[in-house]
Amino acid sequence: MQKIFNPKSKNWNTILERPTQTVDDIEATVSQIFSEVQKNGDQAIKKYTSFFDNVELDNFFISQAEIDTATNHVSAELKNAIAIAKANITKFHKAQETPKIEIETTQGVKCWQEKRAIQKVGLYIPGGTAPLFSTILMLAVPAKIAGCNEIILCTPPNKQGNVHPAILYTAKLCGITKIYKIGGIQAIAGMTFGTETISKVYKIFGPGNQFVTVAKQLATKYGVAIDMPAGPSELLVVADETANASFVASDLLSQAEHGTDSQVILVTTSKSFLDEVESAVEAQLKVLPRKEIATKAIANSKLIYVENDQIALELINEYGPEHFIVCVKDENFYINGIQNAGSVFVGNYTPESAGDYASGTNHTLPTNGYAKAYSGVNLASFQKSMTFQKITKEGIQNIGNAIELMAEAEGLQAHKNAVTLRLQSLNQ
Ligand code: HSO
Ligand code: ZN
Repeated sequence: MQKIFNPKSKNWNTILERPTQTVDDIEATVSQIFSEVQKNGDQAIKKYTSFFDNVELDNFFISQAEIDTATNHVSAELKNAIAIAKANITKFHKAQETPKIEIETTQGVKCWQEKRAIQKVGLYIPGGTAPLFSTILMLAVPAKIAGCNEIILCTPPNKQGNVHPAILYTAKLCGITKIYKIGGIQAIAGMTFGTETISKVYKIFGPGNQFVTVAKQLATKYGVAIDMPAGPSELLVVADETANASFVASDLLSQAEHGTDSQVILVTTSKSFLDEVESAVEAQLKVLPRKEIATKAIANSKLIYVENDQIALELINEYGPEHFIVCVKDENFYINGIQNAGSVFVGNYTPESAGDYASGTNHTLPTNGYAKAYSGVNLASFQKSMTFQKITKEGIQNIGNAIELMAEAEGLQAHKNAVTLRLQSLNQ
């Protein structure tokens, strides 16, 4: 890990640079696959499943029988753990429901706002080295609470053409009935255009590798919304001598094991703590099953010493971490001062893993500094706000003249007429 002491603020950007992504060369591949899927539907999906996943599939739709069999392969303990997580995620997201907002802005002019579910949503769950079935809970639970009426799920098959049982079990538990064995770019293209088997959706959610990320960005050019531009996982911990070095090391490693491009950072106001964390990371890393991945991520990671909390906070806000752990004496200083972070974890007994799985908050969060402008996935991500208004005869008489004057000033006579005719009818 790179140790940095008292970095000057003009160097923060360089120090905090995320591992670079080479998006340019991916774009051509993604566009090619998109146009083939648009033209040839299932046939193109089949071709690319064979090409990328090395498996020939005649049918991507996962049957009820296959889902039921998978259920038998998930242990009772794991099912119980998933139930605890699901209950907490449901509670937290259900609490995000907002009532209709209604107001009479002027006498006789009633305006209101209501939420409506996005009717068709597509969830993407990556396969790869870790089957992230927890992400299904994070996406399907709020989608169901919002009332989305079509929820489809795409996930890549392994070389034997199968999907991890826990993925199928969790999808079934969440009430998803349309599950497809399709991965990567072809899955995103399928959900963007629709094919003979896959339904076209209005919004695509879920993490993925660089190919999936670029594909989701391309989907937006075809009018499909996406949750957010996703990137490699990140964690920033701020800690002082009141923190526990081995706890902090375990948190840093928990994100480092996601991928070689994950980024983990410690910011501390204690030099001795910085050294303690460094040794604890080395010790814990040795025995991790995913140590090869974590070692590469740790090699890019930073241990930063700064003189005081104020400087630390400014640096953290500049970075805008996906996950932010606060283990310091004066928690409130950071809780109140943090402006840019996807999700904040407070105190020595709040590991980031809690939010990844079971505390109730969502783990689909903005990375790559997007926390400056984007929220993590939440109930509202599956909804749209719609406004309504109803104006009475008295209401149009109250605001009509203002509308006429503004329309006139914009040179839009027809707009003005729409009011004038009504006002005249009331003056007769
Ligand atoms: N930390 C990941 C989510 C996750 N972790 C899923 C474990 N499983 C999001 O950055
Ligand atoms: Zn994680």
